[in-house]
Amino acid sequence: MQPGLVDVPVLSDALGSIGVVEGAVLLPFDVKRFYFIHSVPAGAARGSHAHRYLHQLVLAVSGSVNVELDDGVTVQSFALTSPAVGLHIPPGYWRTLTDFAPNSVVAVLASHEYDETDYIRDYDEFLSWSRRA
Ligand code: T46
Repeated sequence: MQPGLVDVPVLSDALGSIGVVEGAVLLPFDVKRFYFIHSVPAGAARGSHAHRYLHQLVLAVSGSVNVELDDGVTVQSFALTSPAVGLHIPPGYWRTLTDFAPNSVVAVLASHEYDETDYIRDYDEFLSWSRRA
């Protein structure tokens, strides 16, 4: 499955805006976990791993971040600059998050509970795994 940008409906009025992710409507997976990344120091990179079976929707709910996705052959880069557009990352992509704007908050909706055995944190192991898959 390919990664892709997902438009998130945002309802705005004089009091502000609300973005709504209804998993069954927007996502090809059921959401079992929500976590968020914040207080990232300037210049820091996060990620540098792949998941064997996890699907995720990554949203820069405040600020912006760059997400690089590598399937072992091709590298794609996505600039997330708005809470109205998320990035669906299917299993099998080595991801690197960089260029966090100051005070960014990155929210992640995930298809499964946390499971360290789902992570591949060594790039050479990832390449071997992705060639076999
Ligand atoms: C991903 C990117 C976008 C937990 O105990 N439970 C959790 O639900 C998560 C997400 C992490 N952790 C622990 C595991 C590590 O000891 O928190 C520590 C930091 O996690 P990690 O180094 O994996 O953080 P990131 O920002 O590199 O990656 C996270 C997610 O782990 C990962 O799934 O795709 O955000």
